[in-house]
Amino acid sequence: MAKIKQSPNRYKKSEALFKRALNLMPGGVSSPVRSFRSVNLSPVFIREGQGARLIDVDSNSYIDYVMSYGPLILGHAHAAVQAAVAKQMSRGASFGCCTEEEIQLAELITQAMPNVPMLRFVSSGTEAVMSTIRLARAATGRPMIVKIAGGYHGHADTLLVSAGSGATTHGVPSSPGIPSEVTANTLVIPFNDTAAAEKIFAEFGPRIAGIFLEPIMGNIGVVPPNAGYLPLLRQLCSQHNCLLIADEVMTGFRVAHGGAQKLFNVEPDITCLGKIIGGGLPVGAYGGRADLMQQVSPAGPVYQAGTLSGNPLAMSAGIVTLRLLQADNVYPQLESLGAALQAGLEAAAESADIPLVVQRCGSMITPFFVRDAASAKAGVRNYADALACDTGRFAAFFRLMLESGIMIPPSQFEAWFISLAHTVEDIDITIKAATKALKAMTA
Ligand code: HOZ
Repeated sequence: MAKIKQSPNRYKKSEALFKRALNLMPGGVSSPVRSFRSVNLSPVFIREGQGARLIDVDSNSYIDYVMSYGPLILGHAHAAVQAAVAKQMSRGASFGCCTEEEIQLAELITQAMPNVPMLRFVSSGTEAVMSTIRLARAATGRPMIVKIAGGYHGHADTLLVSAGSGATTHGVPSSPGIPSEVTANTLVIPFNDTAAAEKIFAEFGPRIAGIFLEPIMGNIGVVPPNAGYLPLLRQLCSQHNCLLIADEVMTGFRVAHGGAQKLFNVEPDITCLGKIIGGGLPVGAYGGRADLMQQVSPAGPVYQAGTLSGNPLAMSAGIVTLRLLQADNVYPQLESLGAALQAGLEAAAESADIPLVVQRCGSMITPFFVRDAASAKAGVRNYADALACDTGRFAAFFRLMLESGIMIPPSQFEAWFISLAHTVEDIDITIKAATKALKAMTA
């Protein structure tokens, strides 16, 4: 493989900031995936984002596909979101009291998601997941939670086992600091494996409180469910009187207005949300059947609380975002941009003779650097398939794309996100950069 040269001085200010950051924050970052460690670079520090573009502190400009890992479906600094947040800010940032904005956002979500007639706002996806685990155990009186290998549900102790996203990227899919007693009740099964799901229920059925899953896996890269897989899980949960829990933090309002559950016509008992519903501000929510949600305090005994829960700034950004997503052309536009990017990446890989599997669901997309033609044909169906990818090749691709002004997530095990601010021209530029990068990697 050709040696990839980095342009000297291109990231000078970022590098200086990173040196300062390293003395102040572990690894110099506020979240591990940002560190660029797995692609052997120091991170780029961002000065601003506008539309589909990012500008770093050295004034390099990028077409962005990180998009803050999903929330920015309207693009960076969208005028309507800015106006809503500024208006709310002029009235106060947080009250610790009820606001009408919580109701407005809750109504927008419940109207779009019939399986979520009642919900509780929290401040992050992790918090939504932690609270849901407690509710599932309380509602069923059972201890065990089934999760999918490579599924990532934030950093809640119970589910930080065989976890994707940054945990896999940085080689710690199960973290120290979590007593084995805490994860003794966590069962892990491979995605898209119906026999494994049936077996775990045959063995542990009466002790299982629920299955937690991303209906479309997004934290090992994008892996859609096989036909029949989600209906089977629904059937097993109903048969064994436990809860089907959909983590739609990433897919909610992303793959369809009603999320993956609408796309695949599956009815979860509880849904976790985050990202898009906060329009780029910190938010999370969990919701589902009213008989379950009524068990949450103060309506019921399951305690969960938060000073910044339902924060008015996040609510305002979420309201305007979800309203704009009601327009008819939104999801067709995202689909068409996604399809164009997928076709362009596939053609680029073919012309460079690099085995690449591009998997996509609407505006979530991941090119997987599989090792051979047979794996390319089989596709990436689960965590084991994703782990088998050539992360060295991905790292080389990442560095070349960055140099060409394309910001993709710095890990093979993440989804790229397309927004409504991306244009056909942005997609064309990205395909040209990928074609050049893949050619350079084989030169
Ligand atoms: N779920 C996000 C990426 N897969 C989280 C981003 C982060 O960990 O910072």
